[in-house]
Amino acid sequence: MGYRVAIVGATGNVGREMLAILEELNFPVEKMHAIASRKSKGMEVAWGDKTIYCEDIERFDFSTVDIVLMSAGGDVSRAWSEKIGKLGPIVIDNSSAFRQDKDVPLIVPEVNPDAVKQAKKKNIIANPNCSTAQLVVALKPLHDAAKIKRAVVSTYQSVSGAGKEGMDELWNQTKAIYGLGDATPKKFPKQIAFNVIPYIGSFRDDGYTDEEAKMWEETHKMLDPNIKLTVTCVRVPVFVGHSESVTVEFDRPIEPDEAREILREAPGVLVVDKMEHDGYITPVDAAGEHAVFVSRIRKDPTVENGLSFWVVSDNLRKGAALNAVQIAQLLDETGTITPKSGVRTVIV
Ligand code: 2RA
Repeated sequence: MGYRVAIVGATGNVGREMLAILEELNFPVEKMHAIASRKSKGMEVAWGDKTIYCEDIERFDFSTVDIVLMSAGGDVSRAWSEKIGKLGPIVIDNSSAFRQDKDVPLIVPEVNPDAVKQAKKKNIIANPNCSTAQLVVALKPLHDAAKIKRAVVSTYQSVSGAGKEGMDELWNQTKAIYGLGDATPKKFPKQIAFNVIPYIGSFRDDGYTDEEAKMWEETHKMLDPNIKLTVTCVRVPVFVGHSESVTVEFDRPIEPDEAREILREAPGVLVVDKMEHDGYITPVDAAGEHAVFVSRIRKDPTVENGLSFWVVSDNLRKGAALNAVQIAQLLDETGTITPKSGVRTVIV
């Protein structure tokens, strides 16, 4: 027995990971519903050792469930999340639609778990953008030890951040470049195979992209509005795993060894940092893992109190599905919600 859960967008990259992680973490689920748009109605997804069929979002009675995990893009969230919240369940929304709404908490459980107290305002909790989630998990323990004044971040974001179509485009273009088909860019604005693209999302008037702005806006909301952050987001030909080069200026000196110690104790972080080839993490190593990996911690001698490091995580897991499931765990652990069935038993 446990919670009644619905996953909207269950057939997507993140939706499938949500199903897998709920099971891996033994989240107490009494009944699981896979919800999709009319076009995916009837499609199958795996839930444990069972197959469940997608139900039509237009016909589903959301008042019968406790938790709704939304991962079907901003348009679906804008059309549905507030309506669903008013029917009673808590919506954990993976889109950017509500992240800056003052009545919607934006949560990374390792960073600002207390924000869960705001969950009932609209019955919506926002899940951050993938590149912000892994960044703040690494920044938070350092910021607690020595205030971060400014950070410079460059991202190396995998194609799975752009959904299944992004992954298909990298795969098909890679084959096409060797003469096996059409290499014309469709999902990405330029060729992604054997290339990198310094553009994710859409251009803003100030020359940044909205993906870049999300990183400072979300860091300000969850961690500290006083941190100055400048960001360049880049798409790279990697299937899963976002990487980030991060340079931070603190308000006091902090040695690489002290930073390593702090990060080793920090929830959700794994430090892999030795000057040898097993001593740093790449996205291929991080794919399928739950941790935020930190490597290559070193002094930045060009500024006062500067450190540079490398942060890698599975963007579909900590960047999306895992964080959403951890928010569901936080709702349960804090008693913010209790199952409609009134019974909460973890099946192990
Ligand atoms: C991307 N950050 O990687 C986006 C997904 N949320 O495209």
